[in-house]
Amino acid sequence: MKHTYLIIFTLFYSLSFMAEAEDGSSLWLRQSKSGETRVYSSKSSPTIALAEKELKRSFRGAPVVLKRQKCKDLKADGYSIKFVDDKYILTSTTDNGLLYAAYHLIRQQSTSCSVRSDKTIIENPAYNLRLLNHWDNPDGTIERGYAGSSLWQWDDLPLVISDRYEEYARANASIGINGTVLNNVNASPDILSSEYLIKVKTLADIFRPYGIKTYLSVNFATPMILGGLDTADPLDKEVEKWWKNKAKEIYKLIPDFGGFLVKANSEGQPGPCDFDRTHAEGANMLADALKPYNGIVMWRAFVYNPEDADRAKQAYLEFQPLDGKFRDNVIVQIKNGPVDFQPREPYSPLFGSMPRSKTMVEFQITQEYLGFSNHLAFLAPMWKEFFDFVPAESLEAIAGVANIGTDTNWCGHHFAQSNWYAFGRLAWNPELSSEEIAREWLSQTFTADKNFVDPIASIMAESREAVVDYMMPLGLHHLFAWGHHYGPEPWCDVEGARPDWMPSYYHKASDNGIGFNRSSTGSNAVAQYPETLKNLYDNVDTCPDEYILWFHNVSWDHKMQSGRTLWGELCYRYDRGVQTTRHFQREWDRVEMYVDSERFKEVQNKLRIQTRDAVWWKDACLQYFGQFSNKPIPYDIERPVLNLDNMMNFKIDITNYECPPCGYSN
Ligand code: BDP
Repeated sequence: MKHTYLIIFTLFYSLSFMAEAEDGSSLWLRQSKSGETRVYSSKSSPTIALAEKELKRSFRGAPVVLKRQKCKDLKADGYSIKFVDDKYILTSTTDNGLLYAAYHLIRQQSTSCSVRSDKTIIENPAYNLRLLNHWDNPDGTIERGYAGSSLWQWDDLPLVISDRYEEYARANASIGINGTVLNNVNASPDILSSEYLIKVKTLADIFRPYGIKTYLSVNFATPMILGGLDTADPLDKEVEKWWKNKAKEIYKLIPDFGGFLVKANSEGQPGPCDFDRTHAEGANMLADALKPYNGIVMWRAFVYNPEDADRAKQAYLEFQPLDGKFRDNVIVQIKNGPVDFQPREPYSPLFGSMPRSKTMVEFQITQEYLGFSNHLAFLAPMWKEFFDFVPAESLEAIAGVANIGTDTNWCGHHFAQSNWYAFGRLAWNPELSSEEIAREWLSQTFTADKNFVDPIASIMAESREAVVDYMMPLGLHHLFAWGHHYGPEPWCDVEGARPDWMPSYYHKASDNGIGFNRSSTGSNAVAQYPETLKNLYDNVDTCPDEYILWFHNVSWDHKMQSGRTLWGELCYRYDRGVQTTRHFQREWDRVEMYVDSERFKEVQNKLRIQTRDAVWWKDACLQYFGQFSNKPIPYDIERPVLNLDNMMNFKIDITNYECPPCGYSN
C-alpha cells in the first residue's frame, strides 16, 4: 500500500514538474497562465469562446470587450483594438478576427510588458488565404520532414484524438494561419477514400473553431486508381462526374472544406498532360467540381519537363502561355524561385508574368536545402528578399511547406519554430521586418530580457546568409548529394540519372571557370525577367554578387566587386560562413544564464553540428573546385580539416547525419 502511494506521489511530482519543463512543446505560447482580466462579449460562438478563454487565461490588463460588428476599415479577419473608458474594445466583422485580436493583445503583453492604450490598432491581413502545406503521407512519414513523424495519427483517427491536434490549431491561430493542406503533394489517392474522409472530417472539426480550414492534396489519377475509371482525362464526362460526386461527398462531411492542392505532371505525378490536355484544362475541371461549394484549386507550377536545356526556364515556358485560361477559383501556386527552394535563388519570373491569373507563392518552411532541422537558419530574411521583388499585393495567397512533426518541440530544432512563427506573421503582414519578427518570437519563446534578445536576434538575422555562405555562395545552387539534400557532393555523378538532378549540371565547373550561363549568350533565362532586371543580370559587371554564378559562367580570375578574384571571393565566402557559425556558438554560450538548461543544451548541440557541417561544406566545395581553379586556398583562410578523397568516398547516413570519418570531430 505504502509502496503504491509512493509511486502515485512520484508520478504526480514528476508530472507537475514536467508541466513546467521547458522542452519547447509550448512553442511561443508560454504566456503567463495567471490572467486576471474580465471579458465581455455581445455574441457567442465556439471561436469567441476561445478568444475569451485565451484572454482570461493570459491577459492581465483592463477588462476586454469583444464586439463582432461591421466596420468600414476592416477586411475579413481584420480587427481593431481601442482603449476606451478603461476597457479594451476588440472589434471585428468575423469571429476569427476577434480571436486574432485576442492573440494580438496577449502577444503585446508578452513582448513589451505594457499594452499601449493611447492609440487605436487596426490590423488587416494581407492575404485571405494563409496556408500551411503538410507533405505528410498516410503511413506517417513526412516527405522532407525533419521533426519526427506526421502529427496526423491516421490509424487512430477518427476514434482516438491526440491533444496535439488542438495545440496545433491554437499555435496556427495565434499567428493568423487560417488553412492547412493535410497531406503530401505527392498525394496518395487513398486520401479521398470514404475511410480517410471521415478522419479528415474529424481533424477539420477540431481546427474549425480556431478559424482554420482544411484542404487536401489530390492525385490527378484518383478516378482511375480509386474510382476504377479507365481514364482521368479532364474532359471526359465520367471523370468530371466522378470529381463532382467526390466534391459532394466531401462537402457533406466538411461544409467549409477549403479545396484541393495539385501537383500534376511533375516528377512522375499524373496530370492532364498524360491525356494531351493542358494544366489549365486539368485545373478548371477540378475547379468546376468545387465551385458550387466555394472551394478552390491551388495548382502548382513546379514543373520541369526538359523541353529547354535550362531547368530554371521550364515552369515559365509551360505556364506563362496559359495566363488568363484559369477559372477564377484556381490559384497557380509558384515556388519562390525558378528551381527548387535553394538557399538563395532569384525570384521566379513567373511572378508578374501571369497578370490575368491568380497566383500565390509557395515558400518552404521545412529546411530541405538549409541543413534540415540541424542548422539554425531563420528564414524571414529570405522571404522578405522575395517580397523585395514581388509586390505582396500582386499575390492572391501564400503557402508554406510545414516543418512540423511529432517531435516534442514540434520542429526538431528550437529555432526552427521561429520559421513557422515567421511564416504566419509574414503571411498576415509582409511589411513586418525580419528583426521585429525575430524579437517577438524570442521574447515569447525564451525571455524578453534585452541581454538575451539583442545578441540572439542578431545571430538570427545573420543565419540565412551564413548558410548561403558555407553551402552555396555567389549564386551557386544544387550542390547537394544524391538521394538527400543535406551534405555537399559537387562531384556527384549518378549513372543514368536525369542530368538536371546532378550538381555538375548547375555549377558547370571547368578549368575556365564556374557557373551557369543564363545570360543572353547562354540559356537566356534572363529574358524571362522584366527589362531592368534583365539588363542588370545579363551583364557580368552589373549582376549582383549574390546571383553572379546563377546567371554567368565566370572565369576564376574575374575581378569581383570586392577586388578579389572569383576564386578568392569564393574561398572567402565559404570561410566567412564557417566563421559566422563559430560566432553563433560563442554568442549562444554567452546567454546561458537566460535560458533553461534543457533548451540551452539542445541548441548548443545543434550549433556544434552546424559548425561541423559548415566546415564539411567548405572543405568539400573548395577542395573540389580547387581542382579546376588550379589555385591554392588563400593562406589567410582556415585550412581544410577534411580530406577530399575521404569525403568523396563517403556516403552519409542521414539517420544520424554523421560526417566523413577524417579524424575531425566537434
Ligand atoms: C522538391 C522535393 C520533393 C518534392 C518537390 C515538390 O525534393 O520531395 O516532392 O520538391 O515540391 O524540393 O513537389
